[in-house]
Amino acid sequence: MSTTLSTPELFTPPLANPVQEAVATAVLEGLSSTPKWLPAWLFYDAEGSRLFERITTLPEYYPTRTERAIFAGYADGIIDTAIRTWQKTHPGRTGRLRIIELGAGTATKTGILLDAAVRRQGQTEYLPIDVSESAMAEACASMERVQSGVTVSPQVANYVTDALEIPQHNGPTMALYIGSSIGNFDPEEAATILCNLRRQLQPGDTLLLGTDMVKDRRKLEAAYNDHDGVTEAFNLNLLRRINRDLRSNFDLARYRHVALWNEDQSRIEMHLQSLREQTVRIPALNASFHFAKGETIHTENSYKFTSKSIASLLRSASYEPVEQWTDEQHWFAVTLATTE
Ligand code: AVJ
Repeated sequence: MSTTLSTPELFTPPLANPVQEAVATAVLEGLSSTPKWLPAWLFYDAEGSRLFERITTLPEYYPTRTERAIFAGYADGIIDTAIRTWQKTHPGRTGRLRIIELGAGTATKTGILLDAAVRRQGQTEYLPIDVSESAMAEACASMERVQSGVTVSPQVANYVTDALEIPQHNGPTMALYIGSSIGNFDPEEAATILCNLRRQLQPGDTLLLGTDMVKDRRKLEAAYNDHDGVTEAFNLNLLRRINRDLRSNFDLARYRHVALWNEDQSRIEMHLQSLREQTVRIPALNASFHFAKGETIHTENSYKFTSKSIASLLRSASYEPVEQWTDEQHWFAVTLATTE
């Protein structure tokens, strides 16, 4: 028996690197689904990371500056509570607080907490964990330049998909998962990420979780529909990234940015909506994708929380909330939780 039909793979030239392979896999899966979707990590190529940094300074985008203000106001109390929580399960023992972070340190925000730790105890160890080697290198360089008293030990790992391996430590560990990064994941995935982290923590260790809160719909939607169109550019850049990595020909002018509050699911959803019927060929996948006029690609979820939903997420991952800090308007919360 022989066949003259070749599998499509035989005609598909191999991609240059593992990142492009991951992009190909994600795009094939997402655009073959009904409804179409793409994972939010695809936003963060070099240009996407730059655009996100611009988003964090927009007047409408309150989360970053609100969380930073909470750290600025309460950093000493946060460090103190983390150390005391550990001491409760280790009576009479002392040890330096070590800080680990999921995601490469967004230098200024993390720096406020590191400063407070150095004030309290002197030399402090900081272990950022991120998938992106380049993001990590940048974060470490800026951190060591401005931060005296901090020893940085970066780790390149994917904390979403892989088990973490954090070195042993004699003393308390506080893990940072800030910036409402957890909001990109549905409640089940979020619990899995926190469980994976939990397995690397010792009794009395803590998690500091930053979460954007449920609030007025207009306030939420404005944060994702900024006047200058930076969020729109961030969303559309996804298509440019796919064009580059998979040699496709998405015409960005034929899609529009949509961001809306889904109250039932407690999340902002971002979509790219096709302005007309069209077919897009993706040579690297040897495939074409059809879009009806008005059809959308769901590109991001950004879950918003209440004190209740934060506590139930933490408990579902075997943590117990210890203390919560928030701004006057309760727009953002920073919650310290300990391993049960
Ligand atoms: C980085 C996931 C916290 O959800 O607000 C900002 C990403 N997307 N504007 C968020 C984002 C559009 C951001 N997170």
